[in-house]
Amino acid sequence: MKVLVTGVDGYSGWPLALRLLAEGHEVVGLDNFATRRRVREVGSWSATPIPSFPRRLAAVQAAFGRSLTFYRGDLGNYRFVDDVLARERPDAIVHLAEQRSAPYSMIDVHHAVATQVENLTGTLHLLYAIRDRCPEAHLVKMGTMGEYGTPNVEIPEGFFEIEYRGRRDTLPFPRSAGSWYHWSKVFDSGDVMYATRIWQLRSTDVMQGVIYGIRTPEITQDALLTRFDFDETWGTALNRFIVQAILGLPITPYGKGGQTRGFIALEDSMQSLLLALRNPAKPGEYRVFNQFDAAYSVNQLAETVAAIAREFGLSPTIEHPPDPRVEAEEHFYAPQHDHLAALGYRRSRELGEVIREIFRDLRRFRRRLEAKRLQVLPRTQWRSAPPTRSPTE
Ligand code: USQ
Repeated sequence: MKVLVTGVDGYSGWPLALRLLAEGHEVVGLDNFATRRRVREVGSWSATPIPSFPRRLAAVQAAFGRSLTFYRGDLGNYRFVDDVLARERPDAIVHLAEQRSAPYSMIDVHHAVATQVENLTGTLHLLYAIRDRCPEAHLVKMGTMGEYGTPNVEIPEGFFEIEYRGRRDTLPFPRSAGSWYHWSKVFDSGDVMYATRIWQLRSTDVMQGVIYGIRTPEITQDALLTRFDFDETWGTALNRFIVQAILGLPITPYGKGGQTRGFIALEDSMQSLLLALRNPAKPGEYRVFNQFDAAYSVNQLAETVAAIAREFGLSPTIEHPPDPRVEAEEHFYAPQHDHLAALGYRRSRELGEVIREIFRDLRRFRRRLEAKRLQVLPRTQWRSAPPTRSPTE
């Protein structure tokens, strides 16, 4: 299968490309390196050193005896998108090339607008180019569990049956996102669903939970490592908690700490994406996969990280700063996640073992963590904003 991975330089795009190559697929990658620039914009870096892209490609060639075809460019440029799809005509496209940080989107008006304009424009450009250049291609679009928010009822996989004033229908489950970033994914979902219907495309919208971990079996040397972000803007809560424990900073579940999310290990996220690719949607089919293994509250994450940190001889503390976000700090959370299991998905990694693996890996990069210690503290506020500044292009 020939697979185009947009956002191939990113946290999950890179290990996905390696997995696809390992399984014998032809891989085409595309990236504009926005994540590298934007992590620099907030004064941080990945804990794992990330080589330049040419060096990454050379490492792939050395490890696999072949490499991927790479295009540097921006999904905001329609001619570029159209050219790549016309030339490559992939069998499938995994679309990961979006601004992925909720705090980044909340910095100010410019970051909110950049997030929504880029994410929506890139997806629309891809949809049109698929229609015109490779309408048979299967689009696997990275969405987020955060599209649903935290309603006080069970969350189905995309659609639900509803009876209202005596009539019944199957409709998209209402979305209630918690940042401009998460709303961009909601709007994307609507666009992918609509394009699939009018042009008979094939699409899978992945409602991805929080991914954790740095390792997949293909990452056999440092030159093949993927990113590990830990600063306030780009690091997820779990990454930040581990780094806080290592640096002797308090672990920071915000507010009451009952915020509960779905989680999946990087390795299992790769397994899920491969399953979706091997079992494509039919022409005209828009399907939704809720992609996570287990739900944990941030308090549970903090306690798990603290217990494992003690195994490593550290003395972690837990503090509860006021929540900088506007979100429920205690809530019901019960999303369904059966579609991938029906295709044969089985969880392969447990949270604790992956956290231990991360602690072991990060010991080697401790100096890189120390150098960005100040970037770990929360700054972005959902309610009030500092003066505005331009986002990095
Ligand atoms: N949180 C803390 N303490 C911290 C940092 C975060 O309690 O130091 C809390 C947040 O307030 C939130 C929860 O942890 O309630 C999750 O935040 P996060 O930063 O780990 O993740 P989030 O902003 O939801 O975004 C991440 C990825 C995003 C993906 C999403 C999946 O950055 O790309 O779409 O997870 S999901 O959470 O299911 O929406």
